[in-house]
Amino acid sequence: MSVGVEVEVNVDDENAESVFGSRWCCRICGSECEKLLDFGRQPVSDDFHAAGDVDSEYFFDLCVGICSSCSMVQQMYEVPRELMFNADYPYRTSTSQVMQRHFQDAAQRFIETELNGTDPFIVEIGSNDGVMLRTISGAKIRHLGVDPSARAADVAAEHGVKTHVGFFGKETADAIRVSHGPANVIYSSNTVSHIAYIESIFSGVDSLLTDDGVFVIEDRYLGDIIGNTYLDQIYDEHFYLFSCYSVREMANRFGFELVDVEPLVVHGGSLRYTLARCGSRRQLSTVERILAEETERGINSREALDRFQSNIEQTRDELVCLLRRLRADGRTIVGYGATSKSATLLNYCGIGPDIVSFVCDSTKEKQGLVTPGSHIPIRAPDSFRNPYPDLALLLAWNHRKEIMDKEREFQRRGGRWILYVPSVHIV
Ligand code: DWN
Ligand code: SAH
Repeated sequence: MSVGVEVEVNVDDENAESVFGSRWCCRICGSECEKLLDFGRQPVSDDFHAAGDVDSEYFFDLCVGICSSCSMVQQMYEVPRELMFNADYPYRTSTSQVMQRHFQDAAQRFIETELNGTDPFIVEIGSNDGVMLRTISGAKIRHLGVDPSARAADVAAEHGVKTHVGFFGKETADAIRVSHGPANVIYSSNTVSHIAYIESIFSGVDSLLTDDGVFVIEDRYLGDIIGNTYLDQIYDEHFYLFSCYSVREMANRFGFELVDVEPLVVHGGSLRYTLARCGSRRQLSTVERILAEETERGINSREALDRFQSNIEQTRDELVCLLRRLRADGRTIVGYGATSKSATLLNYCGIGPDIVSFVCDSTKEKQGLVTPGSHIPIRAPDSFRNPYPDLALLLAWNHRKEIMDKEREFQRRGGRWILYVPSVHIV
């Protein structure tokens, strides 16, 4: 793999490709990145509009590559953060009972291991509707969420969770340090990978964390994304796709060490990374074990992404062929879960209302609007049952068990689920 060259090119400059063809500078270490995946023009995945208001949708080139030096898998173009994350951001962590239990367990573990000293304090970056911090608040432990999603923060406040409404970065961290003092734990799930300007995040963590504190990051895992062809996990918000190796390299670059890694089943497979200041904590054997697995599987390589690209194209072709055949046979098809990730699936595969008549979703903020780019109507879950469709395309596949348990009657009456990960099939 060629050694990266330190060059100054503004990656969101349309001319970037003209300078390097399909190469740009890594946002972590500045070395050269090469484009290996190209999903074409994609919308902002959580920007839901009314059917008559789609002219203002923002589109960008969804291109992904790998750094020749630190192996960070990352996007070529950065969508302005205010377009993705703002007061009306519609995602709510609490829509899944499984995720609620997952974050309650995480909070309980922090209480027992890291927040058992004198007057402890925890900060969560990307706290959303406060599902993790509700348990911390219930234990009467000092806490603060940081999230620009003001409506989600309103929901968090209803559950006793305090939120600083804004983007975490060096400036916000300095202000929190002054107002609250240092944090023993800084936690962030499915958020650090959403932030291209990672240097400001680490500068902020360095400013806010106690000398022996931990920065715990939880995010979907590149190994599972490639291994299961989760093509839809690639969208505007997921600027980085983390692996154990790339997170260790990122931590080291900003004065931290990766001291523990824990595999998680959520979101189709995630890793929980524990970072600490260099020398402040002992590194557990879990880090070397997972690094060795990644080397064995060749995860952090151009070849892995090349294989991923061909599997993505196969999934797209098989899914479109199946859906078109089912529709030609007069079968009715409904989508289940207006997920952010389905924006990539629906737009990359050209799936619109002619194939999927509507998508049902329990999030009130999404109901009555249309899916970004593909403009499929979104309705409340009741519409799924009156009457049941012949088949349902499971867009929220990461909640498969929770949803299929909830919709047992659909299958009892002969309804079938269409799944596309790890391959296209009907159950
Ligand atoms: O990384 C991210 C994760 C944490 O959440 C963010 N970038 C944005 C978002 O991604 P997502 O929208 O793909 O997440 P989910 O959790 O897969 O979204 C599930 C969707 O399905 C929600 O809109 C709620 C809906 N849902 C439903 O209608 N009935 C979910 C469940 C469990 C249900 O029973
Ligand atoms: N942690 C929750 C929510 C993840 S969705 C979960 O795991 O379910 C990503 C969240 O990060 C959104 O609520 C978004 O508003 C927030 N976010 C994005 N950029 C951020 C930043 N720079 N600082 C704080 N929160 C941010």
